[in-house]
This record gives sequence, C-alpha cells and structure tokens, in this order.
Amino acid sequence: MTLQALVWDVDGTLAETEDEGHRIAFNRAFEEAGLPWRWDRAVYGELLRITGGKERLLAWWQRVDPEAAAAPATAATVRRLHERKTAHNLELLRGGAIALRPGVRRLLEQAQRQGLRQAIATTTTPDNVTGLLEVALGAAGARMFEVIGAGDAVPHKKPAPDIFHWVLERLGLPAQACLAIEDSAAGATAARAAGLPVVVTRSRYTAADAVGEVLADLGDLGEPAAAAQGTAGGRRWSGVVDVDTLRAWHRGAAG
Ligand code: XBP
Ligand code: MG
Repeated sequence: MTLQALVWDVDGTLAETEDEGHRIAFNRAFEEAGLPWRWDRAVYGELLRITGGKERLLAWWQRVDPEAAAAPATAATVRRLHERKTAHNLELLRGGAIALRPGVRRLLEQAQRQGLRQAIATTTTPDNVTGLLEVALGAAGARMFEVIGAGDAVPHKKPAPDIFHWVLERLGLPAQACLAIEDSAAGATAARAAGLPVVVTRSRYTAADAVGEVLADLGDLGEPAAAAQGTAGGRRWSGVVDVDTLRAWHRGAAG
C-alpha cells in the first residue's frame, strides 16, 4: 500500500521537550505550590514510563505520600498543579528554550511540498503542541498537520493504540497507508498496536528503550551536514531521512 500520511509524535520526536520543557515546568509548578518535590533527570527518566503528565504526577504522589494521595481532593489538586505546569511549559516554549530536533523541519517541509499528508498523535496536552508548532514553525506550523490528536482526546494514553485509532479515523486512512515517527518504547508500541509501521528517532530519555520491531531505529532524522546513524531493516544505516527514504522503508514493510 502506498504511503499516504506521516503520523508524528511530539515529545522527544519533534523536540527534546521532556528535558527542556516538561521536567522544568513540573518543578516550577511544585515550587510555586510550596511543595518540596523536585524531579532531576534520573527521577524524571524513570517517571516517563508513566505517560501523561497528570498520570505521572499522581503516580509520584502515590509513591512518596500514599496516605495524602488517597484523599478525595487529590484529583483536583493534580489537575490544578498540572494546569500550572502547562502554563510554565508554554512560557518556556515562548521564551525560545526548545528547538526542533535535527531534520524535523526539513522533513516536515519536504513532505508538505510533496503532498504527503501529515498528522500528530501525542500524549501531551493540546496547548503544548500548538505552542511548540507556533514557536518553532510560525503561524503556518499547525496548518502543516491535517489532524492533531493529543492528550485526553482518548481514554487510554500510549502505549495504548487509542490516539492512533483516533487520528486514523479522522484521516480516513488504513493504518498500513501511514508511517509513525516516534522516539520511545511507549510510542512505538502504541503505533504498532494500531497497525502502523514505525520509524524511531531516539531522544535523550529513550536511548535504552526496547522499541520492538521498527522499520528503522535511528539517533535522529539527520541533516546533510550530519547524517543520522542507526539501523534499518536490521542493518547499519547512515544517511539523511527524506520522503524517498521513508517511502522505500514503507514499501519494504508492505512486502
Ligand atoms: C509524552 C507524554 C506527556 C509529556 C508531558 O509522551 O507522556 O505526558 O511527558 O505532557 P509521547 P503533559 O511523546 O509518547 O506522546 O503533561 O501535557 O501530559
Ligand atoms: Mg515521545
């Protein structure tokens, strides 16, 4: 089946948002609320196994203070803290703290020029997606994507396939006509469970993730001056990932 759409993840794939945005934003929200919690890289790396910021926050609370976390007011407190965290993250984005990863803008623009459809399937809050796109790509950024599936649009976050089903339904395409670009085990698992072939570009926190069967497993998408490194079809691969590369890998997956 011909490749008709790219379905992009956001956090870790478009940009290193986890380390440069979300983690810092959580810590700022904790500090502002007078809470002693601070998430360093080691702790956050481990907490990333729980997808969804509100879910991550609740899991942390249950771990450090199970009694307080069992109180009826907890859900509302988590929601409020998370709202403040999102505000801090948007402030970091707008301050220019976070740039797109290598090859992302190049591939997005090439896909757009060639009429390849593009969508987003992410666990993060919608405001974080539009904030990043606007800062990194300008007003035209969000228009590059026909469908944006994000956050609580579905009941079960990645590694569940729900957000991919949601996006596919709106694209009106079968999973095999699409290709997902992800950075993590949770993302790759979700995409595969929905039937999409996956290309992985590993991010700062996902270098050691067991991503399972993927079309390619790379450090990034590469730029002409700095080729991407990794494996494709189980062999060493080095180069610049462009639309032709993705089409070739996708054809290979279709047999
Ligand atoms: C991203 C997430 C999100 C972000 C934080 O996963 O799990 O929860 O860490 O964003 P993926 P929110 O890249 O697989 O989509 O706090 O807005 O949830
Ligand atoms: Mg991700």
